[in-house]
Amino acid sequence: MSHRLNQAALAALPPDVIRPGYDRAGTRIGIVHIGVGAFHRAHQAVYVDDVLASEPDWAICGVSLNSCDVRDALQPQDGLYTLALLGQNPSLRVIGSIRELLFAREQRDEVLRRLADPLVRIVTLTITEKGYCLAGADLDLAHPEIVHDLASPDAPNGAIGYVVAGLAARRKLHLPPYTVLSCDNLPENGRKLARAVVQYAWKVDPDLARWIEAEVAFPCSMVDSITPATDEALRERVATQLACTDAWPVQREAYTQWVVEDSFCNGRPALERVGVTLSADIAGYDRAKLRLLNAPHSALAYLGALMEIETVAQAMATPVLAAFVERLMHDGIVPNVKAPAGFNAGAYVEAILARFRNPAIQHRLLQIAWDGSQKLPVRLLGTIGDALAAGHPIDLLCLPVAAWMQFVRRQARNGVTLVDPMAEVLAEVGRATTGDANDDVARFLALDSIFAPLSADDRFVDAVRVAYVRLGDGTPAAVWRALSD
Ligand code: CS2
Repeated sequence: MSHRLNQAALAALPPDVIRPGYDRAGTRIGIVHIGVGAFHRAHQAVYVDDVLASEPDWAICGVSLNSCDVRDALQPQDGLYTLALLGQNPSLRVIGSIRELLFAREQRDEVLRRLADPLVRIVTLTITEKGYCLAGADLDLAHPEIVHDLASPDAPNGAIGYVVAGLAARRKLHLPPYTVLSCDNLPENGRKLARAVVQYAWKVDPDLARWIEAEVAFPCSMVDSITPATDEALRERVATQLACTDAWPVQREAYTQWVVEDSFCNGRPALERVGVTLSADIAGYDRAKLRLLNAPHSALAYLGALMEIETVAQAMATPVLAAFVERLMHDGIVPNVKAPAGFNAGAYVEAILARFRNPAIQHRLLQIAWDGSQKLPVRLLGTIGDALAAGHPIDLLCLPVAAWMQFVRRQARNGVTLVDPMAEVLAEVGRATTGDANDDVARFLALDSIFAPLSADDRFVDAVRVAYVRLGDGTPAAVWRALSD
């Protein structure tokens, strides 16, 4: 392919490729985004691209903390990249909202300067569950990243350290703070982030912590759009249709939702004009999404991976597995979800199932299986706790928990490295399993950061054990049998 997607190439793109409808050179950076991965680029950056059509002050500086890959791919493209919308009416759109890309490890001063820029009024984050460095509800002060950053708060490495260093600089300069907006798939994400930031700041400087508590807004937000990882097929399709190369296009389903708590301390774009729902209380949306979309997703991932199925759509085309997931949603989860007022759970479930079935989306189960130690508690274990408190049955809910254990066991025994912040511990537990349900389940349930306090409840322990036995030796045939029972 002869040339690369960049600002100069925009005018020559084929007419059916949607491109920025505003003058990019006239935009200014008003948002710093930490964690500029595929999800951010397929979701928030697209809403911001729409915002820029009428408000030029909200362009994005995208910061990566751990890898230079995104910067190195997109900088030569002037920050431009292609979004492929998958589904019945597939389309390609070039997104222009990211005007600057920084790799923090090599460009710490530039990141800190940007955070202290008065034009920057919002810092958004997608750093995944593990980026919050929490142990339970509190900041994990023994976390290596936190230990490092607290020892040199002016030269941080982690997201919390950067957010606080930027706020400290602004306070010193008598500038108003920025809003800190979490876009991670976590319940109460803004509250969690606020707690981590304030507890960290407390260790750096109590006056700073008090100022943050009084002045900084940490709205919660709920994000939803299925975003399969970029693969070669996408790169090729984009190159053919654009007639130039894009080093890192992203893809997602057409459906997208962003619900944001309307609490900003230093202005905001008119998000409501670009399809964002602003709400005073988003906890209900959050819970419904994590419990009714992400939990079944994880169930498909672990059961499907054991059955050697590759994608969500293939899992949904496997009748025993699809039937189980439908039952899990209707009978296991819906009775235990306190949903927002006016929420129609039946319609929500049907819409999610249709999204899962979409054959145009190659969403790999292994991508969803990543980070299980972080995902299980917020997706499944909360529902199980609520079900136990209400005296509801939990057998359906415990099958995916047992499937995760079997999955970890199989990966460990096959010597496959898990993608999980607890990978080493999990590999040890997985290798130590013997196939005896009592011993194996006890080993997993001893992982307190995942299973406490549920593991103290005999009803839970028994139900997981029964589910683990049901899955037999975790081979495809055994799982098939378990689901057909
Ligand atoms: C998925 C989510 O990878 C996963 O764990 O469950 O990324 C899911 O696709 C999104 O939350 C949908 O909004």
